[in-house]
Amino acid sequence: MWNFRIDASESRFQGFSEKWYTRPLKQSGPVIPMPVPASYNDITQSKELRDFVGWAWYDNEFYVPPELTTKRVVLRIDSAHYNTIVWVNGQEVMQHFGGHLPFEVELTKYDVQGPNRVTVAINNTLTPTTLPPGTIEYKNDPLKYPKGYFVQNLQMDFFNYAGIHRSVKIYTTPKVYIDDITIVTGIQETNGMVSYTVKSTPASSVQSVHVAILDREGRSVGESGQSQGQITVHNANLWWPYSMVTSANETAYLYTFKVTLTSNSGVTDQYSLPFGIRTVSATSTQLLLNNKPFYCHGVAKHEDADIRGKGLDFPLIAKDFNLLRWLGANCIRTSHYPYAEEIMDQADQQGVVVIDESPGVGIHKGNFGNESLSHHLQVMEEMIQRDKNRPAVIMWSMANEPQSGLPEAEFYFKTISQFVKKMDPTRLVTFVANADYQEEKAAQYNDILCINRYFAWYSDCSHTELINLQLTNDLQAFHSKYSKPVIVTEYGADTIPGLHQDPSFVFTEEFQVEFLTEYHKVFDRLKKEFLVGEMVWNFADFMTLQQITRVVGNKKGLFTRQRQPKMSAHVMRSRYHGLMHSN
Ligand code: BDP
Repeated sequence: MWNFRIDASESRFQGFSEKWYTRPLKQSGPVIPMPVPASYNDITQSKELRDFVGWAWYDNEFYVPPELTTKRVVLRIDSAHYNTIVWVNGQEVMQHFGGHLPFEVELTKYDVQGPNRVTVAINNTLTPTTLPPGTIEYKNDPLKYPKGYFVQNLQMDFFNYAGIHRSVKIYTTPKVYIDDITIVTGIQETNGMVSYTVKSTPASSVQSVHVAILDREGRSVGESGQSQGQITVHNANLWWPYSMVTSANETAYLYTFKVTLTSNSGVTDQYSLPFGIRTVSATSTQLLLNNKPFYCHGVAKHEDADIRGKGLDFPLIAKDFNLLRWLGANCIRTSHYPYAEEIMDQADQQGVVVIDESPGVGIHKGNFGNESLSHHLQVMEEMIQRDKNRPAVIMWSMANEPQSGLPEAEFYFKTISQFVKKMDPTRLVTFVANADYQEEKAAQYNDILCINRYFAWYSDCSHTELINLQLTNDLQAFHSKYSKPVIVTEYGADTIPGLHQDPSFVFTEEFQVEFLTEYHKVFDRLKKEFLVGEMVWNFADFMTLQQITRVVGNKKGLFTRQRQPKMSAHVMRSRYHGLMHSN
């Protein structure tokens, strides 16, 4: 529990003018206990806090045991949404723009024996250059609104949860330490080719680097004394998604890459990184994992649950992975932002393939300028840096549903796609399009065409008899235009659990089943041609803004927000288990 208060002053700037970071937050005014990690929005009964836009302040105390002060002491925040400033003992130590990705600072140069106070101020305001973008609209009609009244307009369809969403850690490393490891794998006949680079700091103090690849039993299967090189793993066990497991291969085989660093005082640092040997590629009609066709049957998700909002929650992570297995889903998209590292660890370990998406959701006209672009590149860099060694990640998604029919989208996505390919030539890149195939300007830079479709929901609502014709024509047109494989990354219908009507009616469980089943008929046909994946929108119901088109959130889940199945979940389960056996 941290101490917490929002700055609800008219200026929204009282915290800075009164320097709340210079003393315990409780001395600045009333504080409440706030759990970390969690979104702050749903923790209290206050509507003002739930819907708050502006600076929220947290503080807490920590100690660094004296024996650790001979080491590098680092403060890491696994994620905080959105714009964050951190002070230690009243001194500003770091700032970070953007939720969903970690940031850290070395505290060694500050006196941190303690007791220490860490103060964190977070602003959830979204602007035209943040990711996701948003706007603040001031309401100036004095007959309708009080002075200074504003609303936050968002272009995304999920609640803008805010706060310290993931863990805050103090960790240590030796002074001479392993800073970064990059592993890239290839396959030659039955061998795994493991190329690696180890970065150690300060390089001048490093005497030697030793690397060893250990198998699951801890036996060394390859070693080297170089900080960079390639190791051949003979008769390698490949990393396979669990749906591709046969008697000849095992699911999600992880090796350990063990690095030992020596300085003139002996062994100084050791790090063990789990990794998998696998390749990803695409032809004009196929997605290949380890040179074998892979059909992705999965779901798009959200980090979202009652009370904690987007806060990290281990029981929820375990439950969701159990439900993915129950469904037979072999693939998830981290719609619409990078998920917690603890979730990614499960995907690596359990053999669930991931399309790793940036928070670039709802990029519209006015969000394609240079400032937006350079921030987007920065976010892609942080995301790839974080997830580059994960076997589960097969594709980077630059964005969800940008206005990619606009001419300015072409340069924007060309630049990002080239940047991503340069940073990571071993994975695929995409963004999720929703422009018409004739208007689409940027999908040429995607390796796989990812497309969200809502025929019979947002267009021709209720007319499930049109799905077959419309979806078939649309997907075929996209594929013919670009000669690339296609994944339908979203399709779904809002469904209120427990609402039944026969014949089907929109929002009933019957309608959701009928709707999904019509899509499946098309998928089954096009799967033999160029369709390489289908992903339902959405795994579970999730919270949105308050709108007349949403009944307490988006209800397109196969599961309720509390993770109980709707009728559709059983239908998907039988389909996905069937697909698994025909894979
Ligand atoms: C899609 C968006 C997704 C929404 C979904 C919906 O990509 O974020 O939640 O529509 O409206 O276009 O349910």
